[in-house]
Amino acid sequence: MHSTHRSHVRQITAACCGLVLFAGACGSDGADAVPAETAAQTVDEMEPDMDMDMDMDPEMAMNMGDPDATPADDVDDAALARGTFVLLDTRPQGYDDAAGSAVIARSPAGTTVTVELNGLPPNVDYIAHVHAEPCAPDNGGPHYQFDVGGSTVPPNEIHLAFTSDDDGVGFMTAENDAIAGVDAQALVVHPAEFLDNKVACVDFVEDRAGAAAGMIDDEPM
Ligand SMILES: [Cu+2]
Repeated sequence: MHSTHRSHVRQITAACCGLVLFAGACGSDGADAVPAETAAQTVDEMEPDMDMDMDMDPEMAMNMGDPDATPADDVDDAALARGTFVLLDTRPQGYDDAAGSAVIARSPAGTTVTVELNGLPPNVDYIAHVHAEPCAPDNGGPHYQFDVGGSTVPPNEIHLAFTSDDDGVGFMTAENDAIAGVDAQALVVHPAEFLDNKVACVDFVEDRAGAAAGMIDDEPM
C-alpha cells in the first residue's frame, strides 16, 4: 500500500536535482564557441560536482521528508500514535473530499512521522507540520519544537513537504534523530503557497496509552 503511494508521489528532491542539471546544461549550451566534444566532456566533469551536491543535500531533504524512508508504523520498537484527518474550516475550496491519516513513531532511533492523504487537488505542493496543541479548539496551535523558542525549521521542528500526484494522493515520511515530547500532539497540512489556509488536522492518539512517555523517559541524555 505504501509503495503504491510512493510511486505516485513526486519526489521533490528529484525535481530539484533535475532543475540543477537543467541549469547546468543551459550554461554549457550557452558557450556556443565550445566544440561539441569539449561540451560533452564538460558535462561529464560536472557529474562529480553534482554527486557532491547530492551528498550534501540529503540531510536537508531528509528534514522535509523522504518518501522512501521507513513509514512510521513500520519503525522497530516504536511507541506509535496515529489518527485520521479532520477537515478544518480554514481549508480552501476544493478540499471537501480530502481524507487520510498520519502516524508518529517514537523509538530509540528518534521520531518518524508519516502522512497519507487522498482526495487532494492534483499536483499541489503541501507542507505538514507537527503541532503542539490538539486540533480543537485552535487548529493545532503552534508548531511543535524540540527546543521551544528555538529555530523554526527542522530539525527543531518536524516538517513534511510533498506534492499530490495526478490522482490527488499525497504521501511523505519525515525522520528526526530526537524523540518528540508528549506535546507533539497533532499534525496539520497546509497548502505550501497558502500556509494560513490549514486544510486538515490529525490528533495523535496512542496505540498503547503511556508508551510515548515511557519512550521519552528512556531516551539517553
Ligand atoms: Cu502547521
